[in-house]
Amino acid sequence: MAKTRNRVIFHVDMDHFFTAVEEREHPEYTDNPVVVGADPRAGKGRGVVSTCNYEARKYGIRSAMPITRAWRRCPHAVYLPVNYDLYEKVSSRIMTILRRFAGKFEQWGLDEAFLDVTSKVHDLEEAKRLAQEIKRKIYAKEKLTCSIGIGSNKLVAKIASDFNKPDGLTVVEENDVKSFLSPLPVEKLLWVGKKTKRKLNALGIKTIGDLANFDASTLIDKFGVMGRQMHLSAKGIDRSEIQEQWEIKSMSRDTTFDEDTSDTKLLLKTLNALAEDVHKQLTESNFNFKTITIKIRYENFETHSHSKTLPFMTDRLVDIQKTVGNLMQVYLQPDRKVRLIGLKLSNLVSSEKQKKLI
Ligand code: TTP
Ligand code: MG
Repeated sequence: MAKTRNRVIFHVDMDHFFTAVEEREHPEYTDNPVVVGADPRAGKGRGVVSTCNYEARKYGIRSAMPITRAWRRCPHAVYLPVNYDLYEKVSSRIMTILRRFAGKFEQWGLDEAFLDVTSKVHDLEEAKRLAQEIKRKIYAKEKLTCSIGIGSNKLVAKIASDFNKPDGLTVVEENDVKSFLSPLPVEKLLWVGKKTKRKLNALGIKTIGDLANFDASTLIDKFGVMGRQMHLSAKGIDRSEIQEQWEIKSMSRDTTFDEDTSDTKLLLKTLNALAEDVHKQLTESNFNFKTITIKIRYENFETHSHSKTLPFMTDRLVDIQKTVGNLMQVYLQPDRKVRLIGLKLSNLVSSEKQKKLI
């Protein structure tokens, strides 16, 4: 019997997305370090860096770093607030371009997507040409660069897109998966966050290769089902399908207060109620979600949005509440009155359609 053909999966990830959009809108920032995130207020601001351009990364600035630390590292950078509405519009135009190139398409967060192009190409040479065409098209339409990883599954494609940023194109052939993954630090795997990394390091596991060669039953003892998943991932095994989204794009709720308030208890209580309400709609319509966005408008109408894409699909209320709480933390300031708060769930997939990752 003929061997089943390997799948050809692309992972496309925009380069320093928020700052790239800002630089495009403001050419005068070109060649400067640029940081998008909270207001640094001369090194005394609260909140974190959303992202920064590659010039700013030379100073050691990174996403999720406290804005005060970024300021200390590079006070002369251009600091900009998050203009989420703009990035969302650009994102949606990019996704429309990408969708056309894919047999199957899955948006993953605001600036990245998986494309199954198996039905569109005969071999990896053709796949590479297709990826170059995608990069050209995005640049021609949006003046933005992206990095693309190509592999026979989502896991390899995602790690490959991150391998040679910015403006990269990395193809990992099936025979090279092991040598490609082995030397990379173990936290490059989607399932390995900071805590898991520390636990793995304590077992002497530093690279993906170390993890692949580690005894599977010990990993299962220590990490349960996740241990098994990590072990398979380290070997480059991932059978998960590209999950095409449904027409319903998002579910959201917001509340405008009768009187502007800085009462943190009231704000958190309101958020919890909104979370319960949107969760009800989610479960009644049988959906899972992956991305949560919060929105806060202060009394002066200054509005901030902040998102998190979870590494898994879920329909649990606790995941909504926990993430919303974390995202909101920097915005609930005792000295600022709030006019409106809201939350949105997006990246929705119907529960029936959702298949297990591996
Ligand atoms: P990423 O793709 O992780 O980062 P990036 O596009 O800025 O940079 P890279 O070139 O390395 O891909 O995230 C996409 C956008 O999501 C990013 O521009 C800003 C936002 N973001 C946050 O708001 N907070 C975060 O902690 C991260 C990681 C990203
Ligand atoms: Mg990106």
